[in-house]
Amino acid sequence: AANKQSSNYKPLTESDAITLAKRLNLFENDSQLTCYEIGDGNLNLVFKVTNTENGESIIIKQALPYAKVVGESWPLTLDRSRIETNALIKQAEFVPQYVPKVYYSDESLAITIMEDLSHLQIARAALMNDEDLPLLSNHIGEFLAKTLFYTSDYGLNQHYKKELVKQFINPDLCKITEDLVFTDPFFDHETNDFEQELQKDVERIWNDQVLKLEVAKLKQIFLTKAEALVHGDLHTGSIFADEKETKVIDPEFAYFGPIGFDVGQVFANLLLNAISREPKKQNILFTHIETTWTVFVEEFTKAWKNDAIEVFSQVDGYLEYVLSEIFEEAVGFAGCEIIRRTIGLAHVADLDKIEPANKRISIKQLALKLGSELVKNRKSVTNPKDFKEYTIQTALS
Ligand code: SR1
Ligand code: MG
Repeated sequence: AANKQSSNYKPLTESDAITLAKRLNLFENDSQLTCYEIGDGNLNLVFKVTNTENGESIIIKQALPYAKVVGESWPLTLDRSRIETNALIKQAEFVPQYVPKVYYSDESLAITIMEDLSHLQIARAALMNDEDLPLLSNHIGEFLAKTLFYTSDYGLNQHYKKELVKQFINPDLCKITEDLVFTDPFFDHETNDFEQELQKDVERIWNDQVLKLEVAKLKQIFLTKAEALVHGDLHTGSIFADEKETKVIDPEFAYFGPIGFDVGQVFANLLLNAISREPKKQNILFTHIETTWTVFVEEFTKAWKNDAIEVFSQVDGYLEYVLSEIFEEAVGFAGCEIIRRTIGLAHVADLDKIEPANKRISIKQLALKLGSELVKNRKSVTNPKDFKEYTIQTALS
């Protein structure tokens, strides 16, 4: 069922959130608390509760029974709150330094109470503000390698892994990705959203049978490859960061899927930021892409050498094969993500905020070409350095 609600579920108000924080003794007795709903994402309510005397604060996140971005006409399972809580707890086993601490959860109210990270910035906003976030890609490379290796059959007992697969069955949220990332943008579908000036470019995508065949193959991988517990929505809006710290939030789309999906979403969102900038300011993003992959490979290899339980892990060439499959799939997934963020339902501010309009349109045209090239030519993009070359070539073509 899309939406089984328990009888005591109700969306919280700001004053309910304060009452709940008090009932759970999350602050010292008699603290003066304030609360604001600060959610600006597509799906959930996010309450920040603060002790006005010492500034201590927590976040109460509550799933709504529908997608906030569309409205009540799009029902959405509350079970995503359970998935998010359990994914945060699972990721914290491997990389506690990169995820918010969970203080409490309640499945019937669909809430997760967690560490407030508002001393950090959303990475997308920071990058749009030309901030470098020097450790972002080191941290994300390690986050990806450890969370993905240790939840895969390479690093986890196969029986326990299958128990986890069961726990993270997430059909409704996967369906959103299947539709919004892998289907709707490639057809004339009502969820699509693009400027009229892009009509011809979009029709080129809808009519490109070679592209559509490759997207079908990537969708099939997303549907069937239960390789590891992926975050499932790892764009730069799901990352808090500053120059020293990085935290990955919002794993409500988590499920057992292809490792390359998380890697590809990171690549895509860094690329989207790169192309939104003037060429002389793009390099830092290409460096972040390279570092993400280099650190991912280093950490994944270290984990494989020290902790792999798969007997074939010692066979020469197997690790290299796994890494090259991950990279190829990541390139293809990145292409799909770039296309859907340009013409699908859920856009990114990196592109939408470009002014003036004619510049925005020409960068979106570049995004569509770049996304299509990455999907179709993913086998020939074999090194993260190639992203820069591809972007330059596509812009010139
Ligand atoms: C209806 S949800 C739209 C998008 O927001 C989420 O963050 C995911 O990226 C999803 O595709
Ligand atoms: Mg999200």
